[in-house]
Amino acid sequence: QTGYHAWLEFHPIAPGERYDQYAVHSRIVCTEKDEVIRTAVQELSQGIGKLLGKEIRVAESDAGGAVIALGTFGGGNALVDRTFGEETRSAIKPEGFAIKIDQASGSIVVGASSTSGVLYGAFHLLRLFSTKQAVNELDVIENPVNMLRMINQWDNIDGSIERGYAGKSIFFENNRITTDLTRVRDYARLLASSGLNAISINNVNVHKWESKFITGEYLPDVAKVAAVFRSFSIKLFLSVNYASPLEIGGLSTADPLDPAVREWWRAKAAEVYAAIPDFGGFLVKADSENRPGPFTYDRDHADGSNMLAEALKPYGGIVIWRCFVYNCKQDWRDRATDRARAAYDHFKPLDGRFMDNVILQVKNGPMDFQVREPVSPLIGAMETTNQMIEFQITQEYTGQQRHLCYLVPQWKEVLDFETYAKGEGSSIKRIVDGSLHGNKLSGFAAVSNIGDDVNWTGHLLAQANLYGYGRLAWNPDLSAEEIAEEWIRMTFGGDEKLVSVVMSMLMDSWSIYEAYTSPLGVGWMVNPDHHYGPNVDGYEYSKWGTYHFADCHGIGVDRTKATGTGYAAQYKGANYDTYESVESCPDELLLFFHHVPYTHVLHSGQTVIQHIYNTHFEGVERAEQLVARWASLEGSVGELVHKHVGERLAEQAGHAKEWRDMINTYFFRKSGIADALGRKIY
Ligand code: BDP
Repeated sequence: QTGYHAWLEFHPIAPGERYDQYAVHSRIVCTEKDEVIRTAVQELSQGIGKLLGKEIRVAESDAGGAVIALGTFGGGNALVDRTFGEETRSAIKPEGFAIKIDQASGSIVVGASSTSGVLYGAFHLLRLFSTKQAVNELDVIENPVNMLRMINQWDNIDGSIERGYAGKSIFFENNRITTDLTRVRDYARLLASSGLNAISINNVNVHKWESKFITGEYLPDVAKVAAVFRSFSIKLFLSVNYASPLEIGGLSTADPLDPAVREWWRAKAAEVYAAIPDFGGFLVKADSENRPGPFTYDRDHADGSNMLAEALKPYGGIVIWRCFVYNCKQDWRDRATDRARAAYDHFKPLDGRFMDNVILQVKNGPMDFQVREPVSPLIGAMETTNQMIEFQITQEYTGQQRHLCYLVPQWKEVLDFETYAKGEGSSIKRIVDGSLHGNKLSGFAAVSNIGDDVNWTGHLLAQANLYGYGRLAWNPDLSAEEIAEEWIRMTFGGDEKLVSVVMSMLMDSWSIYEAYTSPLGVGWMVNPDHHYGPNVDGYEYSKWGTYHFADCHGIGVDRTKATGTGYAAQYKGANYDTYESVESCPDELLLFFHHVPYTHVLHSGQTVIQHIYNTHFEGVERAEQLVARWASLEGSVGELVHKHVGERLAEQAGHAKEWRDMINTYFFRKSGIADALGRKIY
């Protein structure tokens, strides 16, 4: 009813469905006592217990009959050892698992080479049960495609969350780490069940107070949080302040080449690892949006990150260094500067200089999580540097969890994008899984969308983004529909009408949001600071470097090499040609790459101005249809949930009108061109 259990709701299965097939497996056999395996057993027994409405017994030995057996290979569980031969075992990577039916006893057997693999296997089995899959022929092998599957909290010690739209932090309150970790534990379950294995718990903007997390004042409490995540096989990281030696260390500099600074970080790493032996490492935002960094000392980002990497290296720790580095105080009259270029310009020349325990974390687009951006040309451009991709689950620019926007289709487009980094077959997903360049470390990171709202994400349907992110990080080849279907069935149960209605709502939602907001890839027509709602010129004459250059003749940013900022030339091969030319540039990114007259004809056959009018009128109609589609589900979902989502959708439909009217009016006045269909524009 509240959405608190999210996709781990485990709706009871009615007799006659798969009930009988599942009910024979009402005993779990597990011989190992490891903490993560204990979690797996507990999750299985609770989950299956809820699905079947009966108590599931757990035993250490097999008394015969059909059971669920789980364990590591060679870990002492006879059924596991008997079921999986050498071939299967060698196909299972560190966090992977196999699940197979033992034909002799009819048992379901989950085996893995590590305890985390057993946990993922248990959650996989629960997913099969709660989406009512047949299990009598099971023979599954799964390995995560990405090594690091991380979530970034942007939580502050005072309990606020930067860009949080679902309440306050579950980690911090009143400048302390929360003592009741129940909610943190429940979050760990959600993350592990979707396949994630790493978390940084504090905001990348680390201010003075949060800098102290790596001191004796906070480390004992951080260690308690780490212990909760450890039981779900999730590694804990901290965001650190680059200027810590100054802010908390009493030094007079944070120069990365200063021996005293290096020594300070080495001692700090020793202290952190003494408290948390399996600590993951540091996440760093440096020289970005007023945060300190190596530039202060005329050093570069290789110097800065390597210094930290050297300190963490003896403990196996890593430095995740963000590439969101740009000048946020640029002179808006200087039309030659281009924020889109910044990450590539800063980092590409440093390729080859980073230690092997540094990973560069690159946002999916060159600007900042807009509803539509091209893919960052930096990803894949550094052949000898570890890289991971950063997505934003929290809907900062995509409706702030008041509007519906299922982001998995957007992420899929990014992951499938062909970069030509090493010729054809160089998709983003092959770069960030480390396979293209043979990286030692790689993976996914994303900014979380949760807070202490009872349903975690504010808008209940925004849970699909959190779940979908984890599933994609595990396997980027899953389709957006497959993920949505799993999520709907697990969250709401299996009512077929509900599945198809919610599925279509989710799948349409990104394009609806895009339709009534900023057009054709130009981005940024939002209110400054909080980024909710339309404000066409809000950023136009500001220092942040986010412009659309609309005047009475046309709109868009010329980023070509021939006449513009040259950003298009950061792309390789055919991508450069495609974006450089106004003829071949895809419609949806036209205004990101080109400045064109309002009468420019798109590939769709419409002029730019008519496209703006049409999409904004249609976007509102489609947002209204979302309300009606959801209304049709009355009785198929709990009353509270139905009301809650209905209210958000109504707000969205109303707010979409505000977007429509402001954008259409603005362009009507700028261009003086009337709507060809004669609709009312103010
Ligand atoms: C922007 C957010 C800002 C973050 C920044 C970042 O507006 O709050 O601090 O990204 O990623 O999207 O560091």
